[in-house]
Amino acid sequence: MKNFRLYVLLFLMIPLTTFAEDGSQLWLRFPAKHGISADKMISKGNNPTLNIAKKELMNHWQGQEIELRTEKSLKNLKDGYTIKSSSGKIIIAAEKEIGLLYGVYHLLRLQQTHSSITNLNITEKPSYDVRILNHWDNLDGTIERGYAGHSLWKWEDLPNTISPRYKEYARANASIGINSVVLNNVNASPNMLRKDYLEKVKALADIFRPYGIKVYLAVNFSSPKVLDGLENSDPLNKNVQKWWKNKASEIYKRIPDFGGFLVKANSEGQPGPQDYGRTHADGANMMADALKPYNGIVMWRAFVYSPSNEDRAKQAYLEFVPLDGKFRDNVIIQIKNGPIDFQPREAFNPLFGALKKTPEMVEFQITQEYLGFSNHLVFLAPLFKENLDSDTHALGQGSTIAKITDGTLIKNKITAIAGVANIGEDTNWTGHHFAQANWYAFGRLAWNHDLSSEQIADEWIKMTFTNQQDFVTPVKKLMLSSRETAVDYMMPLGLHHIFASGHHYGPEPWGDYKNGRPDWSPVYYHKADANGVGFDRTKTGSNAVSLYFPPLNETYGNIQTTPENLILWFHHVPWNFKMKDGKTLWEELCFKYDIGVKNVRDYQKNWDKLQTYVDDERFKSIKLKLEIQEKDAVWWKDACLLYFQTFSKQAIPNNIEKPVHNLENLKKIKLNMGHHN
Ligand code: GCW
Repeated sequence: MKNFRLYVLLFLMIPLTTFAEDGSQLWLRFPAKHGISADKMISKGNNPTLNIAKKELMNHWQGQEIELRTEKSLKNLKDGYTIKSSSGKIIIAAEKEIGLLYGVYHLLRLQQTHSSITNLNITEKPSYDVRILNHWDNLDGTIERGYAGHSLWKWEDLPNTISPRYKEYARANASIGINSVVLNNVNASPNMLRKDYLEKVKALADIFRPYGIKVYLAVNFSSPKVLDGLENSDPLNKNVQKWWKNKASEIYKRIPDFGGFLVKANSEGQPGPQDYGRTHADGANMMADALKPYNGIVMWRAFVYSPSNEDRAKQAYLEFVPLDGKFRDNVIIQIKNGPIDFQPREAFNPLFGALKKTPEMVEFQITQEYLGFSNHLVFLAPLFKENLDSDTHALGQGSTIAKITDGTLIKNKITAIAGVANIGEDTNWTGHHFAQANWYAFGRLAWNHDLSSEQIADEWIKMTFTNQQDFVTPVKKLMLSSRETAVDYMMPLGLHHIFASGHHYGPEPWGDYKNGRPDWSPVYYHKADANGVGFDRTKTGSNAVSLYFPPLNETYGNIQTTPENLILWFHHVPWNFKMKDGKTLWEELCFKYDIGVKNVRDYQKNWDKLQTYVDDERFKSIKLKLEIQEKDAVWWKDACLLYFQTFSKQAIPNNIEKPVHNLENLKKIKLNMGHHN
């Protein structure tokens, strides 16, 4: 009897242990019960992608009969699909099998978020052709700016040992429509193109293929010289051109659907065509010619700036605009959302819309290099949307970045969008459970840039946690305000790049790096003095405003019409300048930092109230992260206000919480996070 009880007890414990909530399932928490039986699923053929689609339905679909159908007539939807209810069954149709798989994930999402699945009449067509993650993963397993552990790619073990996570990764991407991936860091090792590494890349490509994912590589411009001892890597050197042609043929022999190259050239010390007096176009075209026979493309980054006296915010524009029209048609220029560097808030990059004859794509950073790493809860959909919805006025009103890059206004042959991945080998993939939402949001927006941040958050919360409205509503509110909150406690009103050097985690507005590059130092960006604070980018300053199309050049050029959330981005503003709410700039700055801290404290209180809706493991992990975020927010506020106060010489307003730190002590903090954290 005793034994029997023990067995019962052990038996009851099994589900508890196997259901440990470590976050590894991401948003893919379809019901564990069995789905429909094979006879309720009509489909012809047995292509590997189709088989995955069928398996997902058989494992997870709880509804009525389904037909999966490829139809040539749906070609105009690209890899999109239709989902229609028709006499008791649901028909998913697409031109290609991958469209059917995407349709299946759509349907499962509807089921999982308790949305209606009757009278379906859905047509989906992706906003971009290439929806790509950029991994900044190094061959030694570290990740540049990665905060979720080491790289997923086990280069040492490949191609013979295959981690089960490769497939899980591919499935997660397919479920949100991501169809491309750059495996390695843009600060690229030439070794990536070595034969033995290409074998490893092929192994990954073979796993990803059934999920509709193409592999791309970041390449080092000096590869011919470094790998094979050529006299140089000059793009006009015939031997160098031949080297790239041979390399392309070697790659495509192994990986027939290889996507192409991503290149960071002549930027932050990387080699490039300018080393030989050639242009970005010369460099990109050489690679484009090598890839052309196989339909490969070159994504050439516009993230360039040299240690010169020119405002960094102008440099990419000045280098690339003269080259418009000089690129091959399989080159696309990859442009960071802002002209500086993935800051909490930037004005949009004026290069968007300025190239009329060259395809452009946006690069977002999903990993939170400048947003508290994987310690801070910051939902990035609002940042992505703010950029995509920005009206460049390049071709008149309504020329949003979304429409410039998706082929609507400029008939780009290639359309693409990139996000720097926040994925590592941590059990929950992204370090912070809520950082999964940023991977999800990037994928969803790459598929459909018209989705609202609200809808994306809603879906993600329901899929990842629960459908209970008492949980969904407050968490959504928290997520949707979190980006603005981070801006408030870090860099409100258009302040930017006042981070500690190297790791970019905490505040260091006093950093002046007298011996380093001025454009890597906070004082270069905020320019605080006795009169005021902010970077004058008007006619009296760097005149970066002139790079924007009318009327934006005027709007941003005038302190009265510049949006206040960018005022210190474009102007050097006097401490006593009157803001719209009647406060002086100094008071407003104090108020913003304070509100940022208060909001994080509210998040903590709200999260505590939700304990009953969440499993213990994730509840606690998120609670601990919020504690760090709160401490960091106070640190940011105190460091910035105490430091700027040495210039403003004004008191911190009474209704604002007084600093708890002392400036001299804060200046002594040196985090030992290294460049790679
Ligand atoms: O934001 C900066 C990062 C670098 C990065 C660079 C880039 C890959 O600090 O780590 O290098 O941008 O985007 O090339």
